[in-house]
Amino acid sequence: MADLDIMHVDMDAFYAEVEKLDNPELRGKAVIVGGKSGRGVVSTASYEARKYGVHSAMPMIKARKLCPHAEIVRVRHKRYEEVSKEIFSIFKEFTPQVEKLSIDEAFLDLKGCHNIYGSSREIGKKIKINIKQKIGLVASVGISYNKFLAKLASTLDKPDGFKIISSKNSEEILDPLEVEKIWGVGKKTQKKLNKMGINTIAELKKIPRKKLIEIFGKIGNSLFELARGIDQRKVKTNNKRKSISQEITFNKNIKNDKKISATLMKMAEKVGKRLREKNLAGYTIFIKIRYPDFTTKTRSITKNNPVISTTEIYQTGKNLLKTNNLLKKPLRLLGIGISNLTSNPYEQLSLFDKNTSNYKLTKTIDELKQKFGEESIKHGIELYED
Ligand code: TTP
Ligand code: MG
Repeated sequence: MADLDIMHVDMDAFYAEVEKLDNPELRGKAVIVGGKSGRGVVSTASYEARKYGVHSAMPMIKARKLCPHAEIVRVRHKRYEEVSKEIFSIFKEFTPQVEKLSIDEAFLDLKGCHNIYGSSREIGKKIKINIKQKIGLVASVGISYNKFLAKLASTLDKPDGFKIISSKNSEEILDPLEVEKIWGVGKKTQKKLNKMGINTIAELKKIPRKKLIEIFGKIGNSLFELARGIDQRKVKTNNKRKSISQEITFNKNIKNDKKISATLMKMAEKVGKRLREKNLAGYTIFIKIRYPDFTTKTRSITKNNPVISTTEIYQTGKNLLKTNNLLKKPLRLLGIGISNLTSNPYEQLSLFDKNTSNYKLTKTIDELKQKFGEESIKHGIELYED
């Protein structure tokens, strides 16, 4: 059975609840936060006000009509940011694998946290309790084996939600839901599906993958998979570090392809090593070159799967140089790097199993270098480097 390692946490009526927290007079009342002027818009409404049909993005004039007794409060972004920071620091007490989706919403990848903090259910309960006790707010928690289902779980059980979707109950939960419950299905796709007579996920599942792709393009494939509770997207940690790179300015300008390759490999090795030391992987490989006349060029490519191995960094960099025809003149500077970083490379490996041996080899090289020094082992191509 798939591990229930993905958690989605979303605060209930966030802005409105922060206002109630700071002003006890508002507690228990219908509260609408938003622009008070004639053209103002509702940012959010407390659940008391939602009963009257008030919701985010609604013109304030309409909201006032629907719920005339509501207390209307101006937006205080700075304060919400402050509370948001406190919430995220609670998440980070449990795992560094936190992907911020918005001011009040995040995914947590709990893989590797269970020995210390218990099952996902226990961690979910603790997070809810901590947020309540330390901050005074209520969060909805959803737990599942992928991002789509975890987010769905927290949404379905709001407010004060706590829901687990496992592989055992995912089908019975998904099937009767309306297609717009699928993460990413906006108004346009929903309309198109409805026009085809498809209203529920069960109905969507009757359409073959090929047909969905024909009609919706790339989204069609996602629709097919999400309807079946399949979602391969990984929790992407919002790492402060944006990229890892290396560059060198040559003593004299270089034209020799083999020497350029050797230098590139050496730098790719350093980039890869730092990447793996930090347990990161990256989607985008970039190269930088400078010609003797100081013209500088950068080129990049973004992959479908995160890159972790030195060989792939090197090969991609080399292809970038080649396909962009950048080696037609001697080089004064050469650089290579990786960006669009994500965490948890071990787990992501399952996405491209065939590369596993490559990864093991890379890890072994890292370890040998660690033990016996940088010069202890080299890639063949590096021998051309002087
Ligand atoms: P949400 O999490 O979408 O909404 P919420 O927290 O108010 O209510 P719930 O999650 O219980 O359904 O958004 C978080 C905050 O972002 C929300 O409190 C106010 C702000 N926001 C806007 O300013 N405009 C909007 O259109 C939306 C959707 C949210
Ligand atoms: Mg919310």
